[in-house]
Amino acid sequence: MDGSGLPETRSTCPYCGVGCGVLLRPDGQGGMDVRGDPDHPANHARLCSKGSALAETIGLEHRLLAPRVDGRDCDWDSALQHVADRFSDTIARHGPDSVGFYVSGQLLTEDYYVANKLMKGFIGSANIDTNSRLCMASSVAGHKRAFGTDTVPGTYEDLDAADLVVLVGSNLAWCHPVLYQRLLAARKARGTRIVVIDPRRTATCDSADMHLALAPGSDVALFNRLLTTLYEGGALDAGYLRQTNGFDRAIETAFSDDARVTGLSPDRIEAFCELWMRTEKVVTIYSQGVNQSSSGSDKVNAILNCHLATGRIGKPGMGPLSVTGQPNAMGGREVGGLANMLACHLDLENPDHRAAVRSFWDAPQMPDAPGLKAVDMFRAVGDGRIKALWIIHTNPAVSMPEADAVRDAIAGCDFTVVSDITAATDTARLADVLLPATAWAEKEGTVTNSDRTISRQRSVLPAPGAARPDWAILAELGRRMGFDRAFDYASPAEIFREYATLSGIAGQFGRDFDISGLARMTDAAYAGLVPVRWPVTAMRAGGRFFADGGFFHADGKARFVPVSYRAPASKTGPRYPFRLNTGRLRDQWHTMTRTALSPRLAAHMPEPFIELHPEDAAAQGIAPADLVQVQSPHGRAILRARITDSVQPGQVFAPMHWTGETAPSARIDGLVAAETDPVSGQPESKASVVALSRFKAAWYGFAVSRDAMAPTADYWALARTGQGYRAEMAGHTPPTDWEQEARRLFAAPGASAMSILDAARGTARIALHEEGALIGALFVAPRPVAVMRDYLVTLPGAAAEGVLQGRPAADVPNPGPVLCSCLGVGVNTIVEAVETQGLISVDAIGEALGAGTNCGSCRPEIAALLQNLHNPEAAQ
Ligand SMILES: Nc1nc2c(c(=O)[nH]1)N[C@H]1C(S)=C(S)[C@@H](COP(=O)(O)OP(=O)(O)OC[C@H]3O[C@@H](n4cnc5c(=O)[nH]c(N)nc54)[C@H](O)[C@@H]3O)O[C@H]1N2
Ligand SMILES: Nc1nc2c(c(=O)[nH]1)N[C@H]1C(S)=C(S)[C@@H](COP(=O)(O)OP(=O)(O)OC[C@H]3O[C@@H](n4cnc5c(=O)[nH]c(N)nc54)[C@H](O)[C@@H]3O)O[C@H]1N2
Ligand code: SF4
Ligand SMILES: [Mo]
Repeated sequence: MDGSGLPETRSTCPYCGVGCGVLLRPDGQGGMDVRGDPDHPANHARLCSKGSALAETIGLEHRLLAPRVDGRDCDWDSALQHVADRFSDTIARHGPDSVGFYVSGQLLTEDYYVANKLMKGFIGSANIDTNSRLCMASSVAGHKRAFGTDTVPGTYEDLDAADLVVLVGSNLAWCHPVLYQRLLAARKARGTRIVVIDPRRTATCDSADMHLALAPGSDVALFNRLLTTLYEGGALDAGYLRQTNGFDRAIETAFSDDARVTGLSPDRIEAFCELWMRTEKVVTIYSQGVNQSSSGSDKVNAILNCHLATGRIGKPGMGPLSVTGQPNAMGGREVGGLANMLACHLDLENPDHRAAVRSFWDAPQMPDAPGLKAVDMFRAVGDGRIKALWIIHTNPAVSMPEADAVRDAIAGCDFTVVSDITAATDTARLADVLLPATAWAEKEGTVTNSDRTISRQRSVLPAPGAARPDWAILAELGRRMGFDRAFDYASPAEIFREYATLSGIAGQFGRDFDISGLARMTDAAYAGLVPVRWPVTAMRAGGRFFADGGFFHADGKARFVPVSYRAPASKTGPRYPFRLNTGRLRDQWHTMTRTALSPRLAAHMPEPFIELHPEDAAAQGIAPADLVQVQSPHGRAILRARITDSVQPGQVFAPMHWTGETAPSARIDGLVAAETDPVSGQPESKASVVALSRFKAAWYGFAVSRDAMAPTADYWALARTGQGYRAEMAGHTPPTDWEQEARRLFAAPGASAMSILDAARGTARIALHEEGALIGALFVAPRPVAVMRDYLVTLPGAAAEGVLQGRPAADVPNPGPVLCSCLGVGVNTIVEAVETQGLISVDAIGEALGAGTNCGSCRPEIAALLQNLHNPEAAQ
């Protein structure tokens, strides 16, 4: 309860693996108040920009509200019977391995458990894999090799206690913002040093003491050098080494590696190694710059080797910490969502584990070999080995490498089922059967975050239309395929109890994941479950692992893995001279099906782009705001140029978020090669090769509209605004009649038009009004259109006589691009306040304008802006 007297419900943010607690209070009219839960151990009331904007994403207008078979709405009974018949028939004719499930680290644990049980225990195939293969698989493989299980040794509290935090391939400021704010708070309190290891200068680097911009893929060589420094500097923990095996070979291999491949100067390397060696309390955080690599598992083990050698693991303020991406990436690993795992960290290939799970499930059959991993699974879909596919809570036609081939494979599959909350995704558009799932605020279950804390998600909104929870859809399919008893679940609590009981069996096998202490929870206790860190048994609750050894290999010892540098799998050359790095933006979530609904999130970066170094831009004749054509061996894209020295020469960076729905020429995974790590099967999403050239557009356009618009150009990108939509466009051949084109674009054949057309110059400005309100305005030029976008987006819906000027009358203030999305504060507003009020710190700006005071995610950018204003030469 808070001041207003209405009840608030505790739940968990559905985005990143920080796993922040939220307090939700629906207003009963489709709206909702969202604030950070002060009592949740992951965030202590903080939320980032995405969490703060959750209420803007719960509208129903884009939702899938009924099952759909072959494009027609139908009832659940016929849709599910159809799916059950097609799956059963395919299995009867072609065997269990002719079907597959492709699921997601965003499923709740209960959903995931049922999917895994149905495929592995009852269909009898291991062909269930998950988008966690694109995300955490290398960390899982690295943990298993070193520890014997997929265990995260430390906790978030270690960030509060560390003296040095090394961030390897992690843009924590944008991707785990609340954890980053926690780190900055610790730094303020105790002077924690921060080192960032990333080929790119990211927002995370803004508060780092050291940024090592190493060559892409060269992390193993750097950490091998660290290991040899530790050895030579006498920093090994001889006592702890007795808890391990294989140090001699690992150090020998490390000595044979050459750190020069990192491209870093010997001084920088030495400074980093010395700092690490001399600081006992060190936490190494790593993420996709490590995992998404053809040597991802080796990168993980290169890092773990250094922590094991010094015994800096599982103790306060010390240890490796792989931060998970998705809200339940960790839970998915626990339930065995990957094709090579069984539930509760048991191994599919271990006959005793298999027998135990089979008997617990009373399962008719159980596969004895791993199923197809994501990349291979979609190859099998493409060549017809998999004939029936069910995709749940993920958008592989966008997010898989070689995405155009994946899209074609799904389109060509005999039978594809997609469970989603919307039909407007690149994947859902290819489905034979669409099943409407309840969304985040409508469902019940649990998730596990990066530090093993299990939290509840609770429903506060009614299921819209016919939507059903994912676990219920899966269980009903199980029953219809003839497995009535095994899938006779009445509630998520019942599933959770079964799962917790099974974890007790895993505990008897000596596995780490044991939550048997929760197995007898009543429905009421499940309803009231407070965040709890596993393990939860009669003997043990939460805590860290491995401070005194106690590893999960048969001999109880950890293993050093000898690793050597391997270059990224795709090689640059004359044809494809640039290395393409990809990743995330602060205010968008993956394929944007939810975050793009929020105008304030869209305002941060409303258009897809490619970052390239000024030297490369000059050499290719690419100017700021030009469009760039990007070609790889697998596909083609058109993106806006952002010329910046935050990337190194020869390297380019593009965000992963845009799709066929928002910018069809910017589906970045269409360019990415499906090269994988040999151990983990994780694709190398960060090191493809491409060629660049200027996209020679004959015309460029910018449009704002009140209602949805339908751009159809060689290049277009659409985004939400507070007043409707905005779009960038460009093309080779201009339409013959711009006014007609504007009427088509805004679907307003009868609106009254104002226009300024200059055919000789190739410019056109058209505004359409209906009943005195602007419904759309289109600006066209032969060069990138120069108009004040942040002003124009405010106009639709109201009378806007002066709109064709493209900028406000001189006396109207223009806030500029939004920098703080929580409070909607623009760059110009901040610049003006800095200049007129003499503000010199981020805090002072916060006090004056509020900017940066809610979630804090924009504080690095405010700091960069300040530096730029006060010392323009230094900031360039
Ligand atoms: N805003 C936002 N937050 C998110 C998400 C989102 O979509 N949006 N998604 C969530 C998910 S699922 C995930 S997995 C996480 C990912 O979180 P992060 O891993 O932090 O994010 P990325 O941007 O994918 O990549 C991190 C960095 O790796 C660097 N990198 C590339 N190659 C190398 C290399 O060879 N070595 C090193 N050391 N670094 C390299 C890139 O330049 C990039 O800055 O974020 C989660 N949080
Ligand atoms: N180039 C490149 N590619 C990458 C990456 C990269 O760094 N670079 N990162 C990879 C990583 S780490 C990840 S995690 C993936 C993420 O990639 P995806 O998993 O493909 O991306 P999302 O947009 O999160 O897809 C989630 C889907 O689930 C739907 N959905 C939302 N709520 C529900 C629900 O409650 N039930 C159901 N059934 N559906 C729901 C959404 O509408 C959306 O369509 O991308 C990977 N791809
Ligand atoms: S850091 Fe942001 S996106 Fe991640 S869980 Fe917290 S509020 Fe959600
Ligand atoms: Mo991820």
